[in-house]
Amino acid sequence: MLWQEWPQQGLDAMGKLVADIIVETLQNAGVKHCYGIVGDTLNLIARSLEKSEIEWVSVRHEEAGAFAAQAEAQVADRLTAVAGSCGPGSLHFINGLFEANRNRAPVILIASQIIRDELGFDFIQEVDFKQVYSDCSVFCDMIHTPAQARRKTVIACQTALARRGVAVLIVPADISASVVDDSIPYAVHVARPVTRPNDADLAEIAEILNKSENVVLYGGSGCQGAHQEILAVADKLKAPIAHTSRAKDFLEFDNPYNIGMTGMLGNEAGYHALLDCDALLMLGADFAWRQFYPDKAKIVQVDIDPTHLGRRHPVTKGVVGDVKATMASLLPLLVERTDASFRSAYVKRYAKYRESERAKVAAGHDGSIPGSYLTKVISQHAAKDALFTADDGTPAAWAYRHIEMNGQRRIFASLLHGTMANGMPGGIGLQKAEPGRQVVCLAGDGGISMLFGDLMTVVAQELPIKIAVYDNGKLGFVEIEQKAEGMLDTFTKLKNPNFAGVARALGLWGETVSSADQLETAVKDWLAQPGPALLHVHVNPMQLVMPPFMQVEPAIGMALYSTRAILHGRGGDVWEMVKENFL
Ligand SMILES: Cc1ncc(C[n+]2csc(CCOP(=O)(O)OP(=O)(O)O)c2C)c(N)n1
Ligand SMILES: [Mg+2]
Repeated sequence: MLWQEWPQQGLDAMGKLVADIIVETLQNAGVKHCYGIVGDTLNLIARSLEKSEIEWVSVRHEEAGAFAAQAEAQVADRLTAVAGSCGPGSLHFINGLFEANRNRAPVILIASQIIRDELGFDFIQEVDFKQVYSDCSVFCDMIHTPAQARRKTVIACQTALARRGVAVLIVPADISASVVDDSIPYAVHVARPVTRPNDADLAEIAEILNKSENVVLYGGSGCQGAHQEILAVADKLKAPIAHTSRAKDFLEFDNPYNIGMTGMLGNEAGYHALLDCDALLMLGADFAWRQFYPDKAKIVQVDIDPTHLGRRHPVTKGVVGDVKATMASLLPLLVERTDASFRSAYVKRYAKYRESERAKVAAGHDGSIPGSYLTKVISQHAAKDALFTADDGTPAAWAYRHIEMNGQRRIFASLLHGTMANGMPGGIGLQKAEPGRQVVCLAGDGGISMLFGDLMTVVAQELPIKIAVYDNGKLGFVEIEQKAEGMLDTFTKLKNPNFAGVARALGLWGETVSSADQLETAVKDWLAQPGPALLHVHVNPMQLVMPPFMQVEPAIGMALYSTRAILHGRGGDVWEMVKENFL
């Protein structure tokens, strides 16, 4: 029976509208916001959402809604919803849902679908969401009958929360409009067990570590909430602590043993410590770049996900556990050391690197503004508990190198999916989740323009987010990659508008800054705005992101690029590059 056919009296006795059942289940599972764009097949669910306590957030592009939802899910650690119309509407979420799933963010997509009678006949807007979304979800299924509605919505929510990822619930429009007996109390259960390796495994790990001379701890995003336990282990083993970029939020602050990151964004202390140690204790780290792992050291890996063990590099011993609980259980088994010379050497090396970086990160030649310097100034003036987002490209690289952490700040960048345009839309979700906190988005000129329309969402939702556009007039990161491969820059140029003017036209505060002597005042003004504000910064287009070491290939690549550029009459570009990066 469809809802329109119902007699108005005695509704409760006959059952419930499926759309209401779905929305009620989402609400009970803790959903506070649903991001999306309405459309025919979603209309009844929209009607139910409107009656519920869940707040609907209209976006201009569904992808932005998915970026926002996954940022909210991460910062608030709660299930967050997105919903779309059939076909293109629900298809548009895809890139943001890949981002969500890779970030282990519990997000549910209500993908409304054409009516069941038409499925399988290439009906207008028919898309097989099960096929499309199976690769970026932990749950992907359709509600096949009205009677399944509550049970399947429950299991979708529960899977997203328990397995930490995306659930896609496909809902044909005729199912939403059905009325069904709803007397069986299926409900979402979220278990948060404490997991640690068994005693024999712990003893084995302790033996490996106790027998090794120079131990390095290497922490990843699994270290969230385990600061104290990790430091206690490092203290006993006299081990320095290196970390992945995703663990910067959790391990950089109040950590006298910190030696920063390895990898392309890292520094030479983190990089060499990992290669020079005898034993590496990897904690909740699934760092993907194999060339940064040691070949001779014994590696112990602790991860909550068994599929991560040894998948990047062979390990001596892999165990499953929460970092916090595992470190607490391991601590009494470790032999206290007295010789801290290995650790001190790397801590000193890191301090030296930081000092020289600090000195280097300054206004450019001729008063230009390097992106690194802009980031440092933003870090100096942003709130103590600011939430940052950064677009893939140079803004993310500068954020991980130059935003100073303190245990309250967080950075959200697309480190695993590596997508452009995540920054500003992610800021929408962070500000919806944390209305009282300062949200600062570091955007590329390429990145911001990709989902530019959702600046209108920022205005419509009255979100006071602060957006800095790093305008280098190009797809800068790609251009650096091309140069490192010895190519001339190819298809990277961007013809940009005055972003501040566009922002003002859309209803944001907007200013442009081009010279370093005006930067600090401009950043302070921008951050002090009560409402949404966009600072358009002309950054130095020639700045390179330098790795912690110079590999042979990029060095040859840069030389080849320089030769080609000179041969093409572009010696000026080469001079600019050399001047801004090496002099
Ligand atoms: C959706 C998407 N398209 C393309 C890429 C490849 N890509 C990575 S960084 C980048 C350039 C980003 O340019 P911009 O936002 O201007 O930042 P910049 O590096 O110039 O600071 C591109 C094209 C990507 N990661 N994601
Ligand atoms: Mg750019």
